[in-house]
Amino acid sequence: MTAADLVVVANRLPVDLERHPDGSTTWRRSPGGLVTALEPTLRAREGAWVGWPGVPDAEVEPFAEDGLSLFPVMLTAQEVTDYYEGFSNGTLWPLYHDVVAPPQFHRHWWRAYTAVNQRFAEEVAKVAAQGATVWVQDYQLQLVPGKLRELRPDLRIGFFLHIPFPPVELFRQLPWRTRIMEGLLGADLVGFHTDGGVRNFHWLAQELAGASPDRDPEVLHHGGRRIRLGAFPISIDSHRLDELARTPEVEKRAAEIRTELGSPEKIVLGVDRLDYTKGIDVRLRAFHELLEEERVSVDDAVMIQLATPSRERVEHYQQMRADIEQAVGRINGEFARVGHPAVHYLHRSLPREELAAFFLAADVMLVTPLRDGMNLVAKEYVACRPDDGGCLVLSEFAGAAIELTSALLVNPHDTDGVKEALYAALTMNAEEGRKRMRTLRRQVLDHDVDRWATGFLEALGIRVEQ
Ligand code: ADQ
Repeated sequence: MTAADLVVVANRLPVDLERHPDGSTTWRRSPGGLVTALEPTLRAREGAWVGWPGVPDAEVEPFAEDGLSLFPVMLTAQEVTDYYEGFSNGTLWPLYHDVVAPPQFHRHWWRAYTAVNQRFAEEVAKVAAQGATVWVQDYQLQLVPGKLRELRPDLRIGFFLHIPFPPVELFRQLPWRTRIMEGLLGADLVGFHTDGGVRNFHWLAQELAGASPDRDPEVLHHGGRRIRLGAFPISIDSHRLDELARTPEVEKRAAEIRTELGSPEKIVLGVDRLDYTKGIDVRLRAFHELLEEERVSVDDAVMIQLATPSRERVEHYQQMRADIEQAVGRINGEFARVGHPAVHYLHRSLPREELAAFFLAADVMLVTPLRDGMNLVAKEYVACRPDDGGCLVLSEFAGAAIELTSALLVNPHDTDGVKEALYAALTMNAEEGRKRMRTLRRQVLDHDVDRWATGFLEALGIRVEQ
């Protein structure tokens, strides 16, 4: 395979390797938004993608697929435990999400993180053409820009963080804070979802790594180089979802879902990766209290929580799953009637079409994370409402709240506030609901994921053909 002019580096490849019981292996496309966002640009430029194929100890040769070269990076089972489940998801994830769970600091996790970041950097150094552009993704790979610059000073390097960049005092807890800052400062452009991330980074880079400010608040100087910072709020393929939600199949399925639920007056929906940052407990509590106070009854309102299994080997996740399932059990124990649960809880991932039908059926969408970089679910719900129906209740602590100001914004730490917003959404007058949804839809349809990817790449200095 020839050297590539545009290389995306992410923890995961856009395809997952699957091992079957007979020992054979196949590839399965992973349906993530990042893949959808970047694929057209990458294919058009015969780009490359460097990432882990998703199973430990898999020594897989690089391969090309439809104009896109894929370069698998091997991780041992121990590295999956220490670098991925450990440092990435047991240290960085909670630390960057306002320590809503206590982060754990272990030196052997950090050692694995540096070793794996070094391996990723070396793989990129091999596949990138002279003067190529490299786009590094997310918190698992924060040391890659710095390590890559040492190996290949000719490259143009961008980094995008998909989760919040934490407030100054929280980041300073990290024993390896300076190393992380120096790793990120190896990039030419460091992107965040929000201006808050830019500001936190701008301050910490000076404080911890001795970077110098510029007159432009989105520029820093470090090691004789100029580093640009910027907010690039990610989005979704909104037009595709809008079209999907208009198909007769999805409309029919949405109507069926309502009938299957016993034709309640109102359907309340939550859709998340099962993660403690998503505030699933917050919305269950609000719904529970409305039932207790007899302001809603199971005849008028049914709640559905769809939760994709996630990080099941990480300790905090096991505890949280048990807590949520207990809360669902308690609500149903108190309020369900035979054949009419108050809360329907599905711990599984659903196909796109089915998810679109749930969005179209839901009168109220509850998105209540304690902290979230962006939250794509909120945007997906809006894109799936070509009928201008439905009402979005959205946490102020999701990046999406900056753009989706016509949602009912809530502080997820304030149970009464969430409860009142849920009640307001359930009783909202149809005209006001439609007005809010129309405003939300203009925002989401105008700012799709293609615009996000193009905006980032152009800020990095490469021209993207439309
Ligand atoms: P996530 O934390 O994974 O992403 P989010 O942005 O909400 O959070 O994306 C979740 C995706 O999973 C959505 O596309 C959603 O439709 C899908 N999903 C969830 N439950 C599902 C189910 N039961 N069945 C099928 N699909 C389901 C991280 C950051 C976010 C940031 C994104 C992108 O934490 O803040 O928005 O990256 O940058």
